[in-house]
Amino acid sequence: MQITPMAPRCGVEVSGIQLAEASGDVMEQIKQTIYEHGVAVFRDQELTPEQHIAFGKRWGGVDVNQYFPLQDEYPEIAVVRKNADQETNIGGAWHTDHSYDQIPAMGSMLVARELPPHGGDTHYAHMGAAYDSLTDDLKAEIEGLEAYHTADHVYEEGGLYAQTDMGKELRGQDIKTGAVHPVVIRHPHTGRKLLYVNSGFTINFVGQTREESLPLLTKLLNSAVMEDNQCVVKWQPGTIAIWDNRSSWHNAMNDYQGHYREMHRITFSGEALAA
Ligand SMILES: O=C(O)CCC(=O)C(=O)O
Ligand SMILES: [Fe+2]
Repeated sequence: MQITPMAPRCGVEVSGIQLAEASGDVMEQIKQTIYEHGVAVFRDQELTPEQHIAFGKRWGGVDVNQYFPLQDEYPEIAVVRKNADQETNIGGAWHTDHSYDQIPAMGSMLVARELPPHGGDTHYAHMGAAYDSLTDDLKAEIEGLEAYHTADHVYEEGGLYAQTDMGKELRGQDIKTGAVHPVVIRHPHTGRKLLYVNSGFTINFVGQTREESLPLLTKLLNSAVMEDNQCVVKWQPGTIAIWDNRSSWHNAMNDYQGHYREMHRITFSGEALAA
């Protein structure tokens, strides 16, 4: 297995393995790599839906997304799809998956199934690098703070997606979510300090209103996605990306209007987060 950095602070390309066959020590090595670098890309993979699900179970368990359409025959697989005549895409803003759960998904595994002829890259940012790059004053200001996360404003009736042409594709408009996490968490396996607020689901700091929270929250969000903390996944047929939802954020580019794109996602079960 060869590991090549994608960018100085974020992401690696892993070659020399087929994920369908990965288990035991190889699986452990893949996990450590992703915990550390935030996202790993695997090219030229052959993976059936059954193997996709089996990989998730070998990893340690599958969390089913409550909102995305599911694959008819394989309800563990969420379909991240944009039709040629659709304007809105899924995940088209900086976020981390499932931070609105009290035990958020550890990571996600996205398999390219049908790609547009150009565009449709996914950008990632490393949240360890994001924390490290904060000024000492900002680090002191967020020490000990907690934040409230929810997905209700995104998925509820009349919510952000309902106002777009993606709305009718989604499920779970009645589901209520809410979780409190430290603003700075320690990675459960590497111990690295990570910034854990995101623009998709973080609403306010505990003890402050949304309005009171916004200046600091905005400062953190802007600083986190500095170019230097980022890397880009350019998808090809056979590409799979696996990311750690604690150590990275992602943002799916919506720049392929008029073309179809379909990706299959499995979300790995996670663990409680702590400062
Ligand atoms: O379509 C993509 O590249 C990523 C979409 C997304 O946010 C996700 O699958 O979690
Ligand atoms: Fe996402």
